[in-house]
Amino acid sequence: MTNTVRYRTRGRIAIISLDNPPVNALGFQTRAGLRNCYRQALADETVDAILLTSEGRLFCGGADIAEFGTDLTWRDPALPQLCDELEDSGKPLIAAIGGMALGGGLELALACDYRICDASARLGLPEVHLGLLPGAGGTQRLPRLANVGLALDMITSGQPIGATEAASSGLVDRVAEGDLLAAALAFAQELLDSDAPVRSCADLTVDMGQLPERYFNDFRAGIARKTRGYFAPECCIQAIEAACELPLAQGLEKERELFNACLDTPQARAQQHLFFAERAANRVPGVDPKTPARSIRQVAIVGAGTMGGGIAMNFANAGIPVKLLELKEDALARGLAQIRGNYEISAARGRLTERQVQERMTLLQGTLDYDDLADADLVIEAVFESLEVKRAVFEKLDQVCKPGAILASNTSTLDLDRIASFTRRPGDVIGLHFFSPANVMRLLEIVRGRQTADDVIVTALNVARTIRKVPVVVGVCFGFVGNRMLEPYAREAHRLLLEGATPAQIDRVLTDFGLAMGPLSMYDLAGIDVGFMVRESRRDAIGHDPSYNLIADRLYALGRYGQKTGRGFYIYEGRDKREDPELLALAQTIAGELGIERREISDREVLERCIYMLINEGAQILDEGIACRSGDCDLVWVNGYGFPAWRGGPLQYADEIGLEPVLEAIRHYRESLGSYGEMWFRPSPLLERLVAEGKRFSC
Ligand code: T1G
Repeated sequence: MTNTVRYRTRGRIAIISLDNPPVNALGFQTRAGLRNCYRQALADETVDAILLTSEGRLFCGGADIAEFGTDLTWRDPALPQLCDELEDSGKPLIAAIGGMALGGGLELALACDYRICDASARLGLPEVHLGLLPGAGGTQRLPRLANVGLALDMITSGQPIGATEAASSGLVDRVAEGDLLAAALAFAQELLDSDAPVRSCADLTVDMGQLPERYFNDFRAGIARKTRGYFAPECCIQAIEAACELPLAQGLEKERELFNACLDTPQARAQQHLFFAERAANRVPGVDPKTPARSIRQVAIVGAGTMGGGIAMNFANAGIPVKLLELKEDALARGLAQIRGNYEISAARGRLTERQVQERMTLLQGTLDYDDLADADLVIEAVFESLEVKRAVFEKLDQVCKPGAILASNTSTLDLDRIASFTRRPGDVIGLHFFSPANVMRLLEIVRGRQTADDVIVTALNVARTIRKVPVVVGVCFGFVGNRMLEPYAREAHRLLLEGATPAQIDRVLTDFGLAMGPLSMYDLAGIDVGFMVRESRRDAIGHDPSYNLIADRLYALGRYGQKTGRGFYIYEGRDKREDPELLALAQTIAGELGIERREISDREVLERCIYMLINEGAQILDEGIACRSGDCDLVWVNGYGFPAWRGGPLQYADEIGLEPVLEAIRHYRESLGSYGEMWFRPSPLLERLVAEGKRFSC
């Protein structure tokens, strides 16, 4: 067993250093090593004070998440007990925090008598993102050391704070100037010289100050929309309420009770699944992650429309110079104006300062001339979704761009290998599929062409990290992963309208399930005309079903494109929407034309047909190797389509409820929906194999 905690002394001060790369996670071995060193320091009569610090690039990333679900989490010394022991130290115990201190890592520091951090420190309790709450005293010590408001914000949002805020709130006692260890040793000596006492949170009560009567309930109301469907945030609040009402020991018991209520839940499993899925998505089979990436210093975007402008903003936000190419002066001016407008909205909301807006706009340079792209290291095409239009762009880029420049397409459905074939450098061509609004949505589908070079893939993953996106590497097929899974999900929603469901019922069932928006509202937002264009490009694949999204085709023919025209599946008056009797009548008429017998549709049928066909398509995508792993499909739908993170994604949800009921339901609808069921409800062979073998999607 390698030693993951180091012990040394400097004069009369013991230094205990966590040394468990990459993030000093507090697995059992590290906890045991820490307790041994701590007890050694306490027993050593030559030691008057103890420093707890760390090796590596950060202080501590918290409990070892990989241990959850095993007995190691609670094997003595469990983290809560370890923090309680540090709390009762007989000698001044000082935490010296360099870099990030998260979760159990910050809780260790909160149990110390004093805290010093470096200026770059970030301190947070992100357990809520794992479906948990701080379970080693964080909900009890943070309100006492800082204040209730900061504790509520940090613990329910999971967002870290910086050194300055930590010092001003009392969370840390000092911010180090220069070398952290030297400053911490000096601080420890200062404490000894001044005979500073050991301190315990047990002696502190939470300063309720002038908190209004309804303070906690008002806070609940304030986060209700953001935390809709989540279980852990309420537990976080209850634990902090306990800190205000109970002595420390009882408060810690209440925290442990609430932590255990969260630990073994589908939501905690779902969110932890996504945590590891995000990291696994950076591992691309057959691509050595150590492959040197290309240097990206200058970016260019072709097309200054909504997508091109949004994509450009990502790079300006990351401090990377970006050129925006449009061939028409007025279109370029509009594009730049829209970007400035977006930044000014952020500034008005206090998210950006005027200076930051200026800095970003300075990095953005418009141009009408392809030759200006000659120095670009990465060019992203974001023009009209037509193969011919893209052919012209890529043939031109192939002529003007320097050797080694990466040529990317933002296409959402077209064949990337065909696009690569428009150039003499297919190895340099990749898909970077952003989701609208491109400067907001975190998902980035990285489309790997047959000839895309490994270093281009590694570079694209690095670029995604730089611009704070969640990258998922996908293969080439119609719609890649996200839009391909969307297709059956949306097809069922349209078909259910003809069979007797209403837009309001369908959207309600799916938003109650947790989707950010129902499919029909989503189509009204995206534009029924957009969907029509996509269908036009693939009538051969869908022509055998005369009912296929026919209601949307009819709306298109009526010029009802959704929100943009005030009418689509709903009628829109300002921000309000309501059922459209004419839409309901149109559904009835089409059903009559097609001989579809209308009937009462249960909410359960709506949910199963939409969600299980989504799952089935994900299984098919996995089986074809278009996605590397089930977590990739989950990341796509959580980060690109509003699937609830607390369900972990479509395939995690299937794993949680069991693949067998999913398969049975698909087979049931295949039987019960006549020719339509025969046509579309074909179980994926992978789903059938996994059920037969008693396995899950997530291995
Ligand atoms: N446990 C186990 N593995 C972890 C880990 C953790 N806490 N944090 C990171 N890893 C792995 C990660 O999977 C990846 O592995 C590698 O380390 C590098 O991570 C009782 C219950 C710290 C900001 O939620 O936010 O404490 O893919 O790529 O970008 O109250 O990791 O290389 O095999 O993310 O530099 C609370 C989670 C735990 C923090 C570093 N803590 N980690 O980011 O590296 S619960 C968290 C992060 C808890 C207590 C409760 C980030 C980071 P691999 P990385 P990074």
